[in-house]
Amino acid sequence: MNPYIMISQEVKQAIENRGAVVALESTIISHGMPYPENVKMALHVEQIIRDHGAVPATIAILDGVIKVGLSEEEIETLAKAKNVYKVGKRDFSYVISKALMGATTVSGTSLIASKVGINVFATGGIGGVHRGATETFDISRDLEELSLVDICVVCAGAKSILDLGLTLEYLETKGVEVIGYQTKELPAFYSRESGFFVNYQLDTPQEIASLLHAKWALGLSGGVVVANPIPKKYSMDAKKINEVIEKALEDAKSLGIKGSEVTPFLLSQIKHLTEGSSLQSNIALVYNNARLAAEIAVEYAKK
Ligand code: PSU
Ligand code: MN
Repeated sequence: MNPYIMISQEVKQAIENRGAVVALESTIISHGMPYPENVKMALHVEQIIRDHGAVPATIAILDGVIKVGLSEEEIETLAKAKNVYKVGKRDFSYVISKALMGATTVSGTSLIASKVGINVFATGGIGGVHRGATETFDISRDLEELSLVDICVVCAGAKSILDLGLTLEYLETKGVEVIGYQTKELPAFYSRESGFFVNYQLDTPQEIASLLHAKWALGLSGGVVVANPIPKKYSMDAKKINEVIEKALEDAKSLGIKGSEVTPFLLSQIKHLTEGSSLQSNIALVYNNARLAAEIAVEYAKK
């Protein structure tokens, strides 16, 4: 189809048969979690998706080729590799032309998934409008890409490293639906509460699939964010985690961390400051999102 994109046999077949497929990002593997937890997480996420009747398609760039559907070996290679680029729209052409390794962000993954005909995507958290964006202009490409491509992203909301209020405003401007799964409150990744509210609550994968059909059949192109709260058992105390986040933000500022390094820096700093307990929550919410995304993909494929 496209010489720069290689789709695995299994994923290709599922797409051709209009089966249920769930895209998975790779920045969460290479820049979001340490080794070896990242490999374990990535492989188990794929298993959860299979157990719920869908085909997983992890997306990354290996030696300059965009791969849709990675083998276990390829996931292992990516998870261990150093010098992996964090890839959104502006980075593809460079990484490909130089035959480098690249991990796709939510924006990069959405872009490729929608190009090859995958409409459901599971991740941990999406990027958004950073705190202080009125000064720094730091607004994740994720929000722009979600406004452009037909993709349903299942996430646990967004971390309060971001300005959640401004993130919701930006999504509204861009016409991206934000659906709360069994909740009216926007979840804040580590915790179920943020103090911000979504526009619509839906309670079943069937309802979400119907919404996707209605949106795209009408030609209302663009993405949908499904915000799925972290399971209660793993939910962290909002006040505590926010103190940690404040500290991490201060550290970023004093070290002069800028641009695409901000998010990975904050993630690793939060993990460090919570002595790893945030990592357990992070992994648990990704599994929870994988299950819901698979259920949505299965329902979506029925029509
Ligand atoms: N938020 C998380 N974990 C992550 C990311 C965001 O809780 O791993 C990653 C995702 O790949 C997301 C990217 O697309 O960071 C956003 O980076 P930036 O803020 O630089 O746009
Ligand atoms: Mn940014």
